[in-house]
Amino acid sequence: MQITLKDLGFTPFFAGQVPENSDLSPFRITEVHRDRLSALSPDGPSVLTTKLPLQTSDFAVGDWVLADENAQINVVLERQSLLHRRAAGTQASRQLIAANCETLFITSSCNPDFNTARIERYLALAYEAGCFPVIVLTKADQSDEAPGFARRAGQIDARVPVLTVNALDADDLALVASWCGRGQTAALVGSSGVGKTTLTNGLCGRDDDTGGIREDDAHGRHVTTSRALRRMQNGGWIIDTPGMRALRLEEAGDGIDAVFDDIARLAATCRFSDCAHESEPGCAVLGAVEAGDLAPDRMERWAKLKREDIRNSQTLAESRARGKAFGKMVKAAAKDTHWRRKR
Ligand SMILES: Nc1nc2c(ncn2[C@@H]2O[C@H](COP(=O)(O)OP(=O)(O)O)[C@@H](O)[C@H]2O)c(=O)[nH]1
Ligand SMILES: [Mg+2]
Repeated sequence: MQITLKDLGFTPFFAGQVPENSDLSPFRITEVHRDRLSALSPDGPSVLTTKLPLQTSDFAVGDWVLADENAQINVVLERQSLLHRRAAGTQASRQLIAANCETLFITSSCNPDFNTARIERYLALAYEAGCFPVIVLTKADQSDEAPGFARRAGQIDARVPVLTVNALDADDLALVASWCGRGQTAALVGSSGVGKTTLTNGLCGRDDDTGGIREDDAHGRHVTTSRALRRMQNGGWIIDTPGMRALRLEEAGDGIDAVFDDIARLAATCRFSDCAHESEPGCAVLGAVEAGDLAPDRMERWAKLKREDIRNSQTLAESRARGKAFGKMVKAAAKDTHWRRKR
């Protein structure tokens, strides 16, 4: 089957970034490996390499790039949206999750996996990235309380659609697919075991390993290891995000304020502009809690996310500054030896 650039999601936003008479061709990144990138174009799948100073970690699945006739990437096109988080481990660095997604499917199950704070965190990620969030509650077929879970999800953010599904049911899959049409792209996030791979397989009509297949594998249940952009049967594109145990937000202040927009509006009216909403006089947020207009647990979850975001963003900025200073030092040293050698 012939796939056009438009089918791949190459909108005028990206087309407008290609210089006139360019010898370079557009490709969409489907997988990021340590030393190379897999990509798709109307000519089919290709393997691309990067050219310094670009490294493979600078790319996200879903990116649009321009590559030359040697399959070397020269340019990454400006992204329409970018999902990112603070990388796991102690190093302060940003990890790119997926690029150029219109939709983020926030997946949870109708069982004790359901967690309001986690869904709020994913919503902040979606708003910060510029993706439209859709909450997908799986395993509705295994619970008598699916309507209750749906109600709780609906209360988190009234703007966000909530779908309760059986990820193995064709009609339910069609409902999910309707939120990501031809040429559009969605990413799936959620804890391990909630049904992300089951949904992906159902939507794409292909079989990747799901947790269930190897349930009694002594080496553990978790099987999907890498992110990939895959084509859905309706012509949309989907990115599964396996192995994301914790989502640590960074530089997501606006996203958090979008989820808790009522609290953000209140906070803007506090007497002190640097109000920490802890004990300050004239704090509009605490005032609303006291007046019974704002649930204290919701206020706590908001404050926790804000504190975490500020902390992570600060360390990220510091490590970037250190990286820059180090780079300058290396350059200066290199210049110095070059000069001495010349003499
Ligand atoms: N009955 C039922 N089982 C589901 C549903 N969604 C996922 N599962 C099962 O849950 C297990 C984990 O699913 P998987 O897709 O691997 O989860 P992932 O870790 O999020 O990718 C598998 O055994 C699936 O068959 C659902 O909606 N209904
Ligand atoms: Mg999986």
